[in-house]
Amino acid sequence: MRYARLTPGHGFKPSNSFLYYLQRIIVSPPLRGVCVKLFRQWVRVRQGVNNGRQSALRDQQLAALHAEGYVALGALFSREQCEDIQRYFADKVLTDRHDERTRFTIDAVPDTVRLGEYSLRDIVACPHILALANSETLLSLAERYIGCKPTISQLGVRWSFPKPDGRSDLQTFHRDSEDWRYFKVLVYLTDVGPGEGPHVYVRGTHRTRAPLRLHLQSDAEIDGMYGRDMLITAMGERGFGFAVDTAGVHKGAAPSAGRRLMLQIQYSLFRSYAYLYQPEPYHGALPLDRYINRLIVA
Ligand SMILES: O=C(O)CCC(=O)C(=O)O
Repeated sequence: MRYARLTPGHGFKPSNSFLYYLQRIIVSPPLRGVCVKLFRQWVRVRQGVNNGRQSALRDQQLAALHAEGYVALGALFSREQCEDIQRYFADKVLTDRHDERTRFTIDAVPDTVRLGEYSLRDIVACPHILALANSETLLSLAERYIGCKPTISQLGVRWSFPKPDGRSDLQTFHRDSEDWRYFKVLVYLTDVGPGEGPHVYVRGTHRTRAPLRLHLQSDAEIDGMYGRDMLITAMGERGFGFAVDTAGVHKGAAPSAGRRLMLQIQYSLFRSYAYLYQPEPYHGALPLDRYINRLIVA
């Protein structure tokens, strides 16, 4: 998904930026916890509560996500579904994440591009994606982790391409600051081993205090601060998915051998005030919850 970042001169809205910086400046975990409790109660009163079907597996997943900030969810798509998705995107236009003027298709990737993203319009019309994002399994995990009916606040499909040197910001350790409480479900649409840029997460860092000024950190700094044993490297075949609270320290490693295609679904308490949203028309047959999908589909 391409969202307009809230920066002066690019759809800058003072009300949005106030709410964005308000959630950024409260970095104390206990104080954030109090705010989350209040806010989710407000959403519960307005939107009701649906805890979904309970199961021992879901309880374990939820406990792991709370404790570690990461939990493997297994195969969320079959191989056939991943092929359907790749076939659908074969002729769709990608945009360079770092230069919006550079547009291309997957069979003609310019040498300069590290990360290429599909448009929200194309993602919304893609087979299987909205069905997964709105599946009972993921929505109930989201509702229980966030504590109220969630909002899908990002939906993205991104290629990462191997490059001989350098890396993008997303390929360097960082923390996100999207909302008061949120997490992402990342699903590999190609097989991902050590050379295809696996996601790397520093266990438990979602529970630690984020610095007021967010910054990138080198691999050596992270090794020194946490030690290698704290790194979780998510590798798996196409279809493999995991949930990750990206308020913790993470990166998508820069691929060295092969390209990686990944779906990203973000569930949050509110909208992310870092973005201006432009929901897209949806012509499919799924009975989508309007509140959950309001930022994605018109
Ligand atoms: O590509 C990845 O594995 C990580 C993406 C990421 O860092 C982010 O969405 O903030």
